[in-house]
Amino acid sequence: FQPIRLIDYRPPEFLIDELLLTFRLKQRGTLVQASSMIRRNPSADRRNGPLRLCGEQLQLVELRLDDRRISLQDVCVTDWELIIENVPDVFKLQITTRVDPEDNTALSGLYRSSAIYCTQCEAEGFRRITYFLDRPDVLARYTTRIEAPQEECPVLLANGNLVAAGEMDDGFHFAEWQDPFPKPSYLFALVAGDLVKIEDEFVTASGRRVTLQIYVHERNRNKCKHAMVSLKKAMRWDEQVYGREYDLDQYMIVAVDDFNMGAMENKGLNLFNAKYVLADPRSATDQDYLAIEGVIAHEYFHNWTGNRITCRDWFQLSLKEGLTVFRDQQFSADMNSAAVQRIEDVRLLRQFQFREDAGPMAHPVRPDQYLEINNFYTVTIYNKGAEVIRMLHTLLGPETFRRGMDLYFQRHDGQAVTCDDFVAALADAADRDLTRFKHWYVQAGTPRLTVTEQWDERHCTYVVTVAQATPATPGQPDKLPLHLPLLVGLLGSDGGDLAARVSCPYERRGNDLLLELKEVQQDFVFREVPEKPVLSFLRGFSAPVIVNPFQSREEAAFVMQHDSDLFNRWDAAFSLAEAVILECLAKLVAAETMELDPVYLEAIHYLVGHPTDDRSLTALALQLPAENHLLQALKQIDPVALHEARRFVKQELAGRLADGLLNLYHDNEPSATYRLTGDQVGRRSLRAVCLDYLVLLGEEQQDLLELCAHQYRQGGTMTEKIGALSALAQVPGALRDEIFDHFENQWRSDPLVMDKWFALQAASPAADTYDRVKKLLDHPAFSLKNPNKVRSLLGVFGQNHVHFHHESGRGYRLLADRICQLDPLNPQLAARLMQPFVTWRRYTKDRRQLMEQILQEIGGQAGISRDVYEIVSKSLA
Ligand code: BAL
Ligand code: ZN
Repeated sequence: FQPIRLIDYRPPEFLIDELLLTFRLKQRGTLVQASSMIRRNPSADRRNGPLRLCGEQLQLVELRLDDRRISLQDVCVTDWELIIENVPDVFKLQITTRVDPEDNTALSGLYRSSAIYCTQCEAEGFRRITYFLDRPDVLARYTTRIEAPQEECPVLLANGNLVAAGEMDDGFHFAEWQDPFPKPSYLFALVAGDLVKIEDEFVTASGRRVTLQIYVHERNRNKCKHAMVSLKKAMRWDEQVYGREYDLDQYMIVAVDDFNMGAMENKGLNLFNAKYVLADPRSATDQDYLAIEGVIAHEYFHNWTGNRITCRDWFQLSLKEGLTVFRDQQFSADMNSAAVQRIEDVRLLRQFQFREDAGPMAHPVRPDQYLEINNFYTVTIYNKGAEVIRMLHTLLGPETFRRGMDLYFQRHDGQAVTCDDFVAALADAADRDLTRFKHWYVQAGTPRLTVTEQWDERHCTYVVTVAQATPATPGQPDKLPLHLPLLVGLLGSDGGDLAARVSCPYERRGNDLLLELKEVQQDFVFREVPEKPVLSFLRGFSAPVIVNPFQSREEAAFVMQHDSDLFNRWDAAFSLAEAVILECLAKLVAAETMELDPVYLEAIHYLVGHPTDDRSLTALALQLPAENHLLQALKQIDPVALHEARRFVKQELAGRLADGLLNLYHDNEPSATYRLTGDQVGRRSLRAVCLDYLVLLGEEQQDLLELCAHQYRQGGTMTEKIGALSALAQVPGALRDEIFDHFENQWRSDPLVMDKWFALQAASPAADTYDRVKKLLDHPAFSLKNPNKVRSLLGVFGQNHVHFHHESGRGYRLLADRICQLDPLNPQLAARLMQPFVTWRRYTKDRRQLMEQILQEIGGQAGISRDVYEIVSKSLA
């Protein structure tokens, strides 16, 4: 396997302006005719080379050049290419290929899912449909004709507008779709099957009427309302916030059961993992509702950030993904609680991206090489990429950022561009030099900030010194200083903000001050400060960094209680909890008695007694950091000890706060009818957190388990049922088993609900989790061919720190065997499951040895995919 390198990028030697695709669909033996108008690229480095087209897993049936048949003996066909020598400068090429959608278990290219033909072409699936210049900088106008058996496939969809349809002989019918916008092949889509549509309309700001359609199986007809409402909200928001209107007459969404990704932004025809479309209160949780809103918006926003302006090459993936994640985060913050949204985004970043950034798969937001691009749809490209855009937004301020975005759209509409082009548009609009800022794109690793404070009481001067250092990452031993925005506040002894009263040269943003760190170390000086302030540092998590603890626990508790920045209030609770758990862990390892720090206990006590109006915020502040987050602070990870220390803190809190938690639980009953309001979501999440603590006292107080069971039985919504199940999953016993069995019996025919049932059991800390997971692999509802099932059971088990890392190595074996089984079927998914092995070097010696052995074994499999090979080889390097 050869790496693909950014420095090898060359403009395409040929361009394709028009493409006419004809599909004659069959489960096996689909014929695809691709008729392209091709010409040499005047901007290419070379003007006389052969035509080389990408193609994989294809059967070449026929080739015609300018309507003359070419013998297949006269061309070169390899496993990944078709090479035609001596082609003219301009010509028509007709290629006929044969593919077998029914056998396509990789779910890339054209495949069948629950009797629906569908496609997934990003990143390189189009080459599994026909031979093509399958790269994002080749933009063509597509016309797609689909022919299919009318009875099996009454609905025939492709990108763009429907221009013709009719009946044919042999029970076939056809539809012809034309997409007026030139697009790269990764945005091509086709759907055919027996689906019903839910239709609505959106009138754009300029008064154009757009038909909105969601296509699903008949049984899901009543579960599309929320997705449709979300789509309309997203369309309006993009007009209001970014001035972007939709550009076709029709916008279609199709829900697919088997899907490698969350969703796909194909032009005018989005394909969605059914999980991100279907919802009703009985079967979907609040979190599902919010995720649907976010993903629907994300795919819609891609129409401008991704489709109208796309990536020049896959190294620029974050150009569209980081930017679009930032836009969907902004949207969700505007639709719901901004503070909750930010906390959720940061939790995800810290738990997964920081971990990636500290391991052997660390890569910059704009990577410079890869073996398999599918492995680079990562939390770094998506979520750190979004943080990079957020920092630009903070540095420039919302108005200037918007001017920069306008310039970006104006300059590059219809083009395939680079991250540099994006930053240049912002820099030009802001008239600012962003050269140093661009280091964020090329440098991997999470920067660490060290903060020191000096208070000069006599002169009323307060100085904050901030130093930055980014640790070495693979291939990048030395790091450059970064340019980053630090939003800070200064809290007075009454908890109020002092920013307006101090003298300093820093820009004021409401209650915040904007400090710009550009050097390895900088002093920030504040004068006329009336009293020694408590620093509220990195408000809103204004940069994706780790801050070395610098405040006393008393100060953190003060911030937790008083800060006007709600994110920082939560963050203070999170950091305090982290420090307390790590302190208990140190005691456990030293065989000393663990005990709860009274400062922390008092702070949490206060929180429980004084919940904020935004109940979701209180719920979040009560949740302890996940083991996957905590382990990042450890030099050598002993997962069992870490689990015990965290469990000790949780159990202690439950015992000491039981009355307060019980009061909170009873004071926050949600209404009987389902409403997705901040208040109602907050009530449900707060009660779930209370139960999560209270069940830990169930051994002595059976009534607390009964409280949980009662919520399960009486709760009218899936959120309440999952809240109860999730708490009960921690306490093995007859009641847990009875309730899990009841849930299974009720929902066995709903695959999305069964995903939750699988996931809860795979995530459980209970002692019997391994045995249950092993048994569940043979459950009739489980299938290695369905990515949602694989992620729910195996993906979640891999994140179940204490059980996956069982000292016997049985957790490793369980996952490794399934990875090897899955790799020939669906390499993309198999590679994703490798993730828990990647950081093997960080664990205790016995575990290290076991994981190394497993990695070597997987790496030695005959016929290993490039996807899995890349993860194994980089992990072992
Ligand atoms: N482009 C792949 C799916 C997504 O990020 O929207
Ligand atoms: Zn995306």
